Amino acid sequence: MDTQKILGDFASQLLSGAIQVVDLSAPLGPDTPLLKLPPDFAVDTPKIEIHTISEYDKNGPFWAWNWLKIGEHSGTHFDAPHHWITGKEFADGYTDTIDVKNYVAPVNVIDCSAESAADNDFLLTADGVKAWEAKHGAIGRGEWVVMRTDWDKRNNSEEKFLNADANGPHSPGPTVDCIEYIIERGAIGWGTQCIGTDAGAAGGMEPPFPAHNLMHKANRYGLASLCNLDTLPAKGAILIAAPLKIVKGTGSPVRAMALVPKK
Ligand code: 23J
Ligand code: MN
Repeated sequence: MDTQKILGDFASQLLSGAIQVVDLSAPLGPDTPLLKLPPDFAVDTPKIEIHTISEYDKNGPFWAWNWLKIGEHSGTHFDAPHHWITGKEFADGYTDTIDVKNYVAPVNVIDCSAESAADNDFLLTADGVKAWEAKHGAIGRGEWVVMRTDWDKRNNSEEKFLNADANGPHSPGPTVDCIEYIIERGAIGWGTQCIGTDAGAAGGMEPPFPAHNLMHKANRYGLASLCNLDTLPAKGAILIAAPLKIVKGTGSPVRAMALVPKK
């Protein structure tokens, strides 16, 4: 294959609109929903703050700029292996040391929107992934697997997005065997549309928070609060999601996007 020609064809199709770029990120600001940990873990990530330095005024007559206060794990964001204790030893497990080639990869989109609407605690199992593969094709090594729940439609309300009651948060996610299976398939990462990569009830699983515990133990990645997965094909899109190059960072907000053929 003539790689130079493929890249040239890709460039023309991108410019003509035959290949479309879909925005997979949520707005990032003071109203962005944030994770609330159980009370025994006292410290939560802080509310996002955007402070004006100047806006064509005495502090900067010709320029506008802001400074930010923002946790790494805020809004649509990337989880690096060092985020979890099981992934702490990987030298290439930080936002500044992960190979950039891992930020561009094919994506498999598993539609769990109907199940998640019917049951907010819906869990995708290994059997669920296998049934999806039987229909759409095998998950390949180096590919993302993302769980479509249409949870992004709740992103304008932290209450609806977190969906918590006295028993804790109710949001869909993966089982332990689901994550074990996609690691075995060679998936590079696991993504969801909820506040984190794990289900609301994942604290009670064994191990707790399997998407974090097992993916990061395998030096793989996570993506949370993804938007617009309802516009992607089950297979065939390319996901681009690069964290900021934060020194020893454990994650970062990302502008996630997908390249898809125009319908
Ligand atoms: C810290 C502690 C537990 C969890 C998380 C962060 C996340 O979901 C995250 O944003 O990575 S579950
Ligand atoms: Mn995170």
